[in-house]
Amino acid sequence: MHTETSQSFIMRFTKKDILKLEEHITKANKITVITHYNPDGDALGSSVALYHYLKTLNKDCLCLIPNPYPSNLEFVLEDTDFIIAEKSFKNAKQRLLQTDLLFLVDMNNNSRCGDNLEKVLNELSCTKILIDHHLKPDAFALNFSYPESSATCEVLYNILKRLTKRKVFSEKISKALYLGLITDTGSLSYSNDNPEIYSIISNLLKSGLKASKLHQKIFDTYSVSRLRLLGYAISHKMKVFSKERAAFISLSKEELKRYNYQTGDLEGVVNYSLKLAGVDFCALLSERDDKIRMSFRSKDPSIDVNLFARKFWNGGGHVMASGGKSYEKLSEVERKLTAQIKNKSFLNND
Ligand SMILES: [Mn+2]
Repeated sequence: MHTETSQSFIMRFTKKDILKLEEHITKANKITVITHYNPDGDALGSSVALYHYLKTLNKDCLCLIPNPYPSNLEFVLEDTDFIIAEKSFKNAKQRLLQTDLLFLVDMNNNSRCGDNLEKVLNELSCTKILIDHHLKPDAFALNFSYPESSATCEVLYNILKRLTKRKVFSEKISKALYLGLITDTGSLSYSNDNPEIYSIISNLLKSGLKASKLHQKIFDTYSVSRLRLLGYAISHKMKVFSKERAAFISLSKEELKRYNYQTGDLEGVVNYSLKLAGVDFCALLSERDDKIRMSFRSKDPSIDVNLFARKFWNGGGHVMASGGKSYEKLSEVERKLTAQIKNKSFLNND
């Protein structure tokens, strides 16, 4: 069937950009790959895939991860040199100061890797190259920024294809790219309209990776307390605003503690409210040591949660998935968000 508004989107790089990229890599000895705070599957997947590619060129390469990652994603870091900056900031800083070439993956500006690293990055004079799919990136020496793409791993796949003139990569690289693609699309349930991503997945499987095993490793790894926290959040903490077609879940520090909260336990919880037939906009609030973390989701591109997060909640991200933060009390954040839902601020039609 032919439609004029096809979702198909083919990523094109200019020959010049690829040549420049090659030149920067060839010139560099110490290469560091950095990604965003609270790294997810796409952040770790794109970091690790790029790391293994650079290793094939015999580069001194290291991944810099701002803070601890969810334990179910541990497997992807096997055979990878990395530093968790929050655990050894001195080493992280020293590495950055020695770096010739810095790749920023799955993040659109320096502030996304947290306050401490941001300060170091801002003063760093080495070449910086961005590979990302978030809206409104800052400008770097080279920007491979494609907000239309489903994952940074999709952008990276296409870059590696151009650099290597191959479509099938090693199992290590393929596993890492698979992780990013499958997590950023909710197992191909959203951001999944582009036929290109299915051909990429097909090529990743040709490396020999076992998709079903990998999928289990990524998704079927809940602890009892994590699953009970999800149950509690939905049964006791989900507020539904039928008239406004919105919902949100809010969890206090005390509640997270009660369910033995571990990093990553809230991953994906925000999406459950969107399963409701009459809900197009939803949010998740969670109280942390120093702030309230917020996630926003929408079912329809006409509800732009990137804009909403930017305008009201100190954040941003994608049109249908974004995040924000507040330094006010949880009850105050709940009150404000409720008011915004009641006056439909999330429709961005003012
Ligand atoms: Mn991503």
